[in-house]
Order: sequence, then structure tokens, then C-alpha cells
Amino acid sequence: METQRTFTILKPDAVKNQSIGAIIGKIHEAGFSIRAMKMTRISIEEAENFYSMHTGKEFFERLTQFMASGPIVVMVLEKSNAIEDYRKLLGPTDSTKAPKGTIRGDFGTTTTQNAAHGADSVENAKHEWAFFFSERELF
Ligand code: IDP
Ligand code: MG
Repeated sequence: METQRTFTILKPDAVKNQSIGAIIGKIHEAGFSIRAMKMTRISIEEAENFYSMHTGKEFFERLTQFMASGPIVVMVLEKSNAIEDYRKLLGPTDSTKAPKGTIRGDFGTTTTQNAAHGADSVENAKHEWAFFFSERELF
């Protein structure tokens, strides 16, 4: 199968809990290679834009405040079937329902604070990483 790229954010909870090393280990063990990576932050306005599809939902403000609450690690990951396989590795949105062995099951704590984001389509992945990475930061 052709290789594919996906985009992930290790969310502020994962950075704060010192889980990023273990999460990156799990990502490598699952066969993904890292094509771009940095620690950065987003403002509340940028979080509102990133999650604009959820505007108006009950959890929107909690989510955007959380995403802007501290440093994040953003990465472009490559593998065959990367989008779908990474979503499987993440587990379901609600960390309390995520099986052991998944990123959210092992490192997330709630539905909002679920350790990591994963793009849900090739198009969205490209759009999301283009916000964070210049051409020279992509390998
Ligand atoms: P996903 O991250 O599994 O794709 P989405 O539905 O796209 O889930 O939601 C984006 C993010 O918003 C989730 O990762 C989570 O942090 C937060 N979120 C989604 N649904 C809820 C909810 O019902 N309560 C609280 N937070 C939520
Ligand atoms: Mg989503």
C-alpha cells in the first residue's frame, strides 16, 4: 500500500503529564515515521479556528481553553494507511472508554483531555500541518 501522511497534536495534558516520550515511543512501535515535529502553542482564537466544526457545542469553550492552556507537540506522521491506523492507535474520543494500549486509553483522562488529536482525512491533515510547518520543516 502507498504511504500516507497524517497530522497529530500531543495536547497540553500530554505535555504537562510528561507523557510525550512514551507516546512518541508508541507511535514508532506502531510503524509510523516522523516527518515533522515541534513544540509550540496556540492561542484561544487559533484553537477556535482549528476546531471551528465544533462551534456552538456544549464543550466548545472547554475544548478551546484547554488547547490554548499550555505547550503542545505537533507532528506529521507517515505510514501506509496512516490516517485510519493513527485514529485506531488513538482510540475513541472519550479516554475513559479507550482500551488499554491505545494512546487515549493509556495517557488520556477525560473526553476533553484525551492526550492527542489525529486528523480524520488526507485533506484535513494537509490543511492542519500547513498551519504549523513550513516546507523546510517537512521531511
Ligand atoms: P476526535 O478528536 O476523536 O476526532 P472530535 O469529535 O473531532 O473528536 O472532537 C474534537 C475534540 O473535542 C476531542 O478530541 C475532545 O478533546 C473534544 N470533545 C469532543 N467531544 C466532546 C464531548 O462530548 N465533551 C467534551 N469534549 C469533547
Ligand atoms: Mg475530530
